[in-house]
Amino acid sequence: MALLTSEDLKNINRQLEEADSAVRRVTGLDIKEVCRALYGTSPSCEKIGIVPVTSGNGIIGNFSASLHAITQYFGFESFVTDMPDVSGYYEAVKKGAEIILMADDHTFLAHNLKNGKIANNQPCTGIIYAEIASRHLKADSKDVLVIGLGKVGFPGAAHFANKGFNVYGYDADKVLLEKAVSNLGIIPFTPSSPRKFSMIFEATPCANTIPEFVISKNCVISTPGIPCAISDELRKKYDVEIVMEPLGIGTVSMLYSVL
Ligand code: NAI
Ligand code: 0TF
Repeated sequence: MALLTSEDLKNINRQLEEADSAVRRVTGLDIKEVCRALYGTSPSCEKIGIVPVTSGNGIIGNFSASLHAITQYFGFESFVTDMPDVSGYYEAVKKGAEIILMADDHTFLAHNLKNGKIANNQPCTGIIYAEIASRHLKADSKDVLVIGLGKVGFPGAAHFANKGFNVYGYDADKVLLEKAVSNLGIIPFTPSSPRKFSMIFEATPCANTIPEFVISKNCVISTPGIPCAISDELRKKYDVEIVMEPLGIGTVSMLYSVL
């Protein structure tokens, strides 16, 4: 898994505010309203315990603090435990946490201790970013391009397919592309038959993955992928609306999915 850095999480509140404004421009709803529509749930004063985890590559500077800021931004009551790991989990439960948020290098989970529901960040991120793109108010058709069909991209592509979109997909890994074609019925996208899209969903860990010939004027690129999938130059040239944020949108999707 590509790991976040503390640099990615700098000014998380400003990043969230900008993402919320972009989501409003694209969909007419803010991020919370998109979550409510997607999962049919609403918070009711759940208390969230955030547990730092030291295993593997260890604590990421700003990670727990960012989760604290994100949960507060979306109106949840939350706290970060003083202790990490198992001791932190114990502390969180003892202090009344109803939902636990914690991540090691492989899994970032939200576990609702009251109803038993558990969520994984990767599918929840794919689904919410796909949902946002699917609500593009100025979409010119039901065609969507998905670039990157891994642990975030595949559930995103599945979400578009379930909503009845015509999903064109591409992954540099042919095995993953084949899997998405056979399991989801997506159309393999080939640069040899170029076309433009008003909705693009990107979930890769690479820069410049979106070729210019697929970008239409005023298109939406909904992308959890870090770093950004297109250059500033292309973004300006085509007046692209980008929804991109490193942690908060995926986290709030996890939280609404376990309410
Ligand atoms: P993954 O490794 O499971 O999938 C990435 C896929 O991108 C792979 O299948 C790979 O073959 C494909 N790929 C790489 N370069 C490509 C290219 N040039 N063109 C087409 N496909 C290409 O990774 P995962 O977990 O799906 O994460 C994807 C990205 O999303 C990472 O950058 C990760 O850090 C980020 N992420 C962001 C979150 C957020 O909240 N913003 C949450 C979770 C992940
Ligand atoms: O960096 C990641 C994921 C996060 C997905 C959300 N964008 N790409 N996971 C590692 C998190 C490790 C956290 C660390 N153990 C801590 O500080 O608790």
